Amino acid sequence: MLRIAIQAKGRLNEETTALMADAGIDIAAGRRKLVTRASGLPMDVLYLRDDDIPQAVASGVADAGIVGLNEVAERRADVAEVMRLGFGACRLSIAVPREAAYADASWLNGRRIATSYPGILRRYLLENRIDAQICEIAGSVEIAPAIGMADAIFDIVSSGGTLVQNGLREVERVFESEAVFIANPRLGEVAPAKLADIETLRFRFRTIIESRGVKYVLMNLPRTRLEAACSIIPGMRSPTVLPLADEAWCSLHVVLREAELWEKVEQLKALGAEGILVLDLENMIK
Ligand code: PRT
Ligand code: ZN
Repeated sequence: MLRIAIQAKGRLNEETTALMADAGIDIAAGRRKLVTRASGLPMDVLYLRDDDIPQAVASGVADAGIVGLNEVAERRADVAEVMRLGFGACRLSIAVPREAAYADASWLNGRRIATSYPGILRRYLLENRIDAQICEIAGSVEIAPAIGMADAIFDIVSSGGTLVQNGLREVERVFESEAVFIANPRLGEVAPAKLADIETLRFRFRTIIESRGVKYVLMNLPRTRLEAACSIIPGMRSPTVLPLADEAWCSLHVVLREAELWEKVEQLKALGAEGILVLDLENMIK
């Protein structure tokens, strides 16, 4: 049976569990142990700290996992990236005290940089021929400059609020991250049947992610405006057109991205569309 490692608690846990539930993997609440048997799509769920997930998947302790790309890159784990999951977005950046006269990365030469990601930082410094000292610390990296422990930091940034609160300024964006679905790269040799499970999960995750942010829109439209309406609506081959009792009218069904929803709906209204219904879309299987 497939064993998938996910973060036990922390920033990725909630969205990971929600994605798995949408994919039909049910983990009874309150029954969570280190390893829990899930139902629906049967598999074992292994709850770990995010730091341990890449190695667990690389070594085969788990067949697959969901973790931040930053953790995979930091550990240079020997895992296959199956797909990116579109949540947990953040970046690893270098930040310096707001008042520092930083013009470019050469400012970092001879300075101390505090981080919990020494691997990614070391590679960045090497590639950019910067000779700086790395101070590895486990947490609260953002306070290191204020207490005189470092001149700069290299840490996870998402909104940037934490940097501002600590009088720091982001100067180099080094690594973009998000949650990724990873698998053991030797699964095909050691357990080919599990590859089919990975493929099932990949398909379900992809369908769920692609269905997010889209709406199903129904409207009544004068038949004479159908061609004009089709030119407004992009995407999925052709819209569904159904006849109405009044032959001069038809019912038009389309899938629209949330970002363009209002613009398109207003254009369709201007064409004479009436009775416009906007519905949430559960899953869109392509
Ligand atoms: O206990 P465990 O070891 O499993 O968890 P953890 O404490 O090491 O990690 P956790 O739960 O904090 O983060 C898990 C993963 O979430 C990270 O590895 C990233 O891939 C991702 N992620 C996304 C983030 C953030 N966004 C984020 N903002 N991880 C941490 N942060 C921190 C950031 O360091 C900053 O200090 O949140 C703070 C707020 O960020 P701002 O920029 O929004 O202020
Ligand atoms: Zn961690």
